[in-house]
Amino acid sequence: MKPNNLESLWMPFTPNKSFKKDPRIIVGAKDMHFISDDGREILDATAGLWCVNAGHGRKKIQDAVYNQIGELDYSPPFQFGHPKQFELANRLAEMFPEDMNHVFFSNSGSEAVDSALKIALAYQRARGKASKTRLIGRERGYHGVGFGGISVGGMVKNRMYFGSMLSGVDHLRHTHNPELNAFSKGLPEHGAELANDLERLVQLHDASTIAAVIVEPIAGSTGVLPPPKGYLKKLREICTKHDILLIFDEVISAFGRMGTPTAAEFFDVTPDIICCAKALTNATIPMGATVVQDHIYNSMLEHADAPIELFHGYTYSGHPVACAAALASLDIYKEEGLFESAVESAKHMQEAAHSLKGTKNVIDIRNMGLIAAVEIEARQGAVGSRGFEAMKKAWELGVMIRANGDTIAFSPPLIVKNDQIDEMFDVTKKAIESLN
Ligand code: PXG
Repeated sequence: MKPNNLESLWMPFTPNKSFKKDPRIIVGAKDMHFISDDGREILDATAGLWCVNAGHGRKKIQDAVYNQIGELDYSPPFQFGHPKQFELANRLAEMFPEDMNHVFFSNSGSEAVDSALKIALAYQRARGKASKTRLIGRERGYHGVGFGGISVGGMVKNRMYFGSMLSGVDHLRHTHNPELNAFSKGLPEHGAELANDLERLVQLHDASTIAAVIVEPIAGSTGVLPPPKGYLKKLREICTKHDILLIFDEVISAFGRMGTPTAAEFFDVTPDIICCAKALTNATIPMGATVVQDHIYNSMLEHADAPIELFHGYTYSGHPVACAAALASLDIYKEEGLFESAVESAKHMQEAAHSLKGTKNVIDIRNMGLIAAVEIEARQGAVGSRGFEAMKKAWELGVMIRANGDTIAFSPPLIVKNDQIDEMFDVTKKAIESLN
């Protein structure tokens, strides 16, 4: 099973040199576990990368994919349609907030974001507001790795190596405030007023130049930052007041992570556009989707200056095999009541996560829905080194955790059992305690 040469592959978001000296190779997966090349079962505390919400190796998805390849392996998405992409769009329209009834397919979260940003700009132009071209993101935001996504994103390393990116972008302040909010259980109390930062940007740029604001309802990659109570509602109000579109990047939060189909529903805040991907297909086949409110789609169709209303799309938009995987995944979520079980497991996970308070070097614990984070203090001059070592130690001890810098993130499949949650945090505690 061991590959004999690791040299040719350039691994993404990975320190290639150190990985290849001491590789972690995964050769199989079933339900809550990965199998490593030395035959160990590794508990998956991260649903892969926040995406395998129904657990690994699901037969129903396997069959759907297999059958789809036999029936229709591919059909061109431009000028032709196939039944499953319409069916999936309808299913998503049913699941997503009222008035969000139109779906544009892509192949990843990054593409779902780029599609959302392009739709926002084209929509403003189509309805005669062509001066609305500015895009507003937020510090510490993660919106994938396309040039659009890194431009509105707010993670320094993802931006600093890549030139000047898109012009006409600005950023809201992030909402992280450990002085006031450390060790909050669930949503932090302090910081709703940070949504007013959008008013500052409106004063600086004028609303007539701003097309859209994009935020993650809960920031994941930057180290799990749940929004302060009331923040998202306030942001929605300010966007509405200034005729600015609000985009929720729900690439990690959609499909049950909050116990609801979308975080928008959880927070009772309806954005104009939602980006999703990952758990849409249980990560079996890559797929992204950008779901828009009726007013956007209708306006584009009504005001288009060419028969093709949106000059955008991918060879694999609405790929039949991805659609089959998505439909099977949505069936599993529903039939097994996985969003509901996430609500129950989230209660146990909150307590298990916060039981690590007082562990050596732990400076904050955050949680919301079936997401938790344990932040350890960074070593002087070596930010991220403790997080990285904790991840490696946990792997040795049989649990896959994710280190975002020095924050350890937990986002298990929604099928997780309470004793597995306990194991995740017991092992993490041991891993943290083993570090100097
Ligand atoms: N938006 C958000 C909010 C994401 O979390 C993307 C867009 C991009 O999706 P694609 O499919 O293009 O990767 C993401 C991806 C982590 C981690 O460690 C998170 C992601 C990717 C890799 C690592 O938290 N999220």
